[in-house]
Amino acid sequence: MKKNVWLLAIGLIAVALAPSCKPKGAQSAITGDAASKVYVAPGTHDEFYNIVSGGFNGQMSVVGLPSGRVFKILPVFSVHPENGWGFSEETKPMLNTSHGFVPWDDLHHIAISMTNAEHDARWAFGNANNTPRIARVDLTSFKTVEILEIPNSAGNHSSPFITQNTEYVVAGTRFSVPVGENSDVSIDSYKENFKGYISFIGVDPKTGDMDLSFQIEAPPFNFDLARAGKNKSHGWFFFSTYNTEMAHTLLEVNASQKDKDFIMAVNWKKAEEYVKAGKGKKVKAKYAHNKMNEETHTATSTIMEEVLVLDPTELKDIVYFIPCPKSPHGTDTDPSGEYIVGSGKLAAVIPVFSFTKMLAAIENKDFEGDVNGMPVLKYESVLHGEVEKPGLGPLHTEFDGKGFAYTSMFVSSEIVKWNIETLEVVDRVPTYYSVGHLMIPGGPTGKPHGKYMVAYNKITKDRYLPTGPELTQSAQLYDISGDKMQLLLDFPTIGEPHYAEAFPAALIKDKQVKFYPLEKNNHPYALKGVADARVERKGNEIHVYMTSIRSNFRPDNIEGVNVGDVVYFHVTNLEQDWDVPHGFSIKGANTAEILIMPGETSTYKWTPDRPGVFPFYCTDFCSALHQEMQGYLRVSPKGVNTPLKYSTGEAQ
Ligand code: RUQ
Ligand code: CUA
Repeated sequence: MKKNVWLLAIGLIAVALAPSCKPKGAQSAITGDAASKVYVAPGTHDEFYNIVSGGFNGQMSVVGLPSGRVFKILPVFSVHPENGWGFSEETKPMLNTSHGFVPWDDLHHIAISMTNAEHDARWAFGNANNTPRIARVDLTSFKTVEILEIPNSAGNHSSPFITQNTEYVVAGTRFSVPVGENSDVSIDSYKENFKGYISFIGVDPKTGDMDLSFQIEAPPFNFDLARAGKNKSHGWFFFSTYNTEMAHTLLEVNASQKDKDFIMAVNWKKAEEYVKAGKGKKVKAKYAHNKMNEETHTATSTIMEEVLVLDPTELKDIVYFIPCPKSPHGTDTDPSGEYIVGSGKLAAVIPVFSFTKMLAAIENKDFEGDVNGMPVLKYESVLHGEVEKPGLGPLHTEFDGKGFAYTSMFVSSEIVKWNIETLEVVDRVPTYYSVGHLMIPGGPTGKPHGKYMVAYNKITKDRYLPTGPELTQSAQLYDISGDKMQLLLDFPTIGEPHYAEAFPAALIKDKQVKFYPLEKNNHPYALKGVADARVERKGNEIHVYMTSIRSNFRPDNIEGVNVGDVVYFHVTNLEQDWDVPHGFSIKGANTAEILIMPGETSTYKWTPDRPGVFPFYCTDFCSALHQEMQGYLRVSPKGVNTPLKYSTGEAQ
């Protein structure tokens, strides 16, 4: 009986919050003072970069704060016709997996690289939820440069989380699954045959290259959001778990039985020692590792064959469980690293745990049981205290660096500010509506910039002009520099925003790649000047070595191609100046355009399906004579011997 009370309560609240009923203050006008706080005058720049996940669009977007303006959409796990991501021959390998080409994913969380628990903003990491992968975006080029598939995982929601010197990017599995040679098992054998895995991905401190260092085998729980310890608790990791009931049907009810699930605390420094000592076993697993080479401008995909797995039921002192009420969705660690906040989405309180007490409880063997031999610590022994009556449906917590925590409340649609030491609620503001994640610039680091907070909301209802059955997603910016939070701005987002991070613009704005030096372009089809432009036939392949520069393509007219040939346009953009891309596309091609950056070479593949003359053109308005930037390709029927011929700009 009792088990369903919570579900019922949530249901009632959801009804109470149906569209007709708005949180208090929903109509309150924004004062002129608020408007001036988000005004970034023409010719001036925003103070922060905000990298926002796009959810089911598989992308990240780059937003300025405080203006809320979108600067760019970064394709990560989804093909992007705007710049040919996943369409050009060079980028296709980036989306390769052990399941073949997967041109979409669901990107929920961002992790920005850190040094000494502060953002260094060299890279932004993002997760693919559906076909487990982690991507790395280089924040000097705003390009996805690496994607690593994660084996033994399913539903890579619990990722990516980062340690304070970017030693590791870490991922937990949402779905536990059977792994290994024999994974054709009955779903009813869940408890015996299903396993959870936590993956530690090493990051090269110089290049950023990722490498799946080791995995820790875990019970078949569902893992949700996590945080690394920092400062004081550096060396530890804290994962929220739910479905510790280990249900495999109707989880809505069956995974909400217990009053407490767990935060799984992992001593990763210890795990690292075991790895160095040769513990753990190599297990066969297929996963793709894809890298973009910035000199050949070409990605490669390598299929890896094995992974190192540690078993914490044998290696006794790496995993401990902290009881946490109820079905936690997130765990966060405060800037000092002393406090670990659990956010049980069905819990009435927010429990705050003490790292010092946790270490003492481990030392004193203050256990109240075990999970497969791994100790469960006593709740009271680890607890710093509980935030009482915080609101309904706590999800995620960020910190302002001034002693306060801010927790998003999905069900009661609000952000609640509380004192980390005294656990007193000191302020609350409504969000419009149903906030998921929230973000403070530098919020997950040891040094937050406690000036702004952004709420990323799941439901928009009446905040913008309606746009058919699906309304735009929304973010809301609050001023948190004073005692009371103040709403400043609503702004729509691209895709569905989940987690986001923000950092000072000064960290990267003067480090941007402006163009790629032509002399370093090692693409096998790169051209160094217009004199090299040509067309070559190799069997039924036609290779067009093409240049683009304001405002022409060379060659521009091509003849001697037959139906049945495959045409590759290898286009080198000869420009050596900032912000002068050229595009390329040809009539009837079953693909998207490509957009070639200055100094880069990119390849467009086309299989003509009929005879005729086909125009191609530059798709980016690059100059006053952009409309003149064009050419023709003649296709003859199969077997007709039209001589191969091309023009490179001779006078007519
Ligand atoms: S989740 S709303 Cu996909 Cu990050 Cu918590
Ligand atoms: Cu090049 Cu338009």
